[in-house]
Amino acid sequence: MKMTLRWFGESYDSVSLAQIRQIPGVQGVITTLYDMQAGEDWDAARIAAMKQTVEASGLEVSGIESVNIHDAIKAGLPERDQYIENYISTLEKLGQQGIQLVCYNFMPVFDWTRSDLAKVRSDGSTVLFYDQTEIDKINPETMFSQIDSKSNGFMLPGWEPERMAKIRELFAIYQHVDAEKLFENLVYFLKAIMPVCEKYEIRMAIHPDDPAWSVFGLPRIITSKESLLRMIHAVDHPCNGVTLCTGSLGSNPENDIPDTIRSLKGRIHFAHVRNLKYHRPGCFEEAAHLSRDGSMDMYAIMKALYDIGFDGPIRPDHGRMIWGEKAMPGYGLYDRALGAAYLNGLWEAIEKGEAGK
Ligand code: CS2
Ligand code: MN
Repeated sequence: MKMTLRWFGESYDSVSLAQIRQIPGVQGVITTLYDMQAGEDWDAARIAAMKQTVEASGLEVSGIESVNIHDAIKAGLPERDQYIENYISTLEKLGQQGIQLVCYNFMPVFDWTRSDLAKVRSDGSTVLFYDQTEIDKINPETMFSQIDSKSNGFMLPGWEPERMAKIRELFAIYQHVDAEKLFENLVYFLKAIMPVCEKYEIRMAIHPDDPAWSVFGLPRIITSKESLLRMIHAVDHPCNGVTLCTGSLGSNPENDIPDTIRSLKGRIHFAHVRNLKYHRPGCFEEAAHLSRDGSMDMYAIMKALYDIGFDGPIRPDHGRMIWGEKAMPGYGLYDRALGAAYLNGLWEAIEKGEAGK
């Protein structure tokens, strides 16, 4: 595996490339052109400049998170083909720069959802928190203003104001889109982009829905081992793979993550590894990466990745906000750096343990 950190770009991130470069074992960043709206055709010169900036700091661009998918594609609207053309053209330009990993999600309207971005824990840190009973009390617009007011002034991935301005319109286009239709639209999209992925060996890595169930009545289709397997078999091409996000899949404790990892051998192109603490069904908070700080067995997760021969980029996912840091919720430097060091430690121990057998 290759340890990386997510980085939103110089104008958007409180964390610098120089800081990332000093985290032991981090070789690259997972980045994006953060101001690109879903559906836009990315500019080749801007991709090249982004790559140059990253490489000048001694790191590499290990992948893009995300090239977001326009809702016309997800909802299967007549104009989807134009947006798919733009997506293909963006992939073509990424491929020409040697960027070969793209993370995306296929959630209608929203990306991830949380009821609180700064829940205070007993250690004094703050974390992202989800409680279905809180979500049930509010509507999507209220949730956006709550999220926006607690984002420490940062634009959160998936909660861009442009997207939220159109929220009613967005809900309307999904009125007749059920889970089956959404799945068909995903397959249609994937089939259309596979040739360009094959040409440049770009690995597409779908991010699981977060949380792993339907929210605000919108369909969600990437929530379990079964749904991930169905998706990779529906377009059975090595470029069609998965971002194994333990925190998103793990929001449902019925998902057995090590087993899911083993069943997806060869098709996990990217891994997000973080821990959660369950409170009750539909309610969890994000924890430090350390196993005993939360409900997941991080050793078992890393061991499963090791056993399937995972050699792609991995990143610690959301961290706690600690040591007085002011950053985008989930994306501060300190706790993610601790996460990277811990995951590297687990990996080294597994590697040496296996070599000594
Ligand atoms: C990420 C997602 O911050 C997060 O929760 O894991 O926003 C992820 O980047 C997208 O769903 C992938 O498109
Ligand atoms: Mn994730």
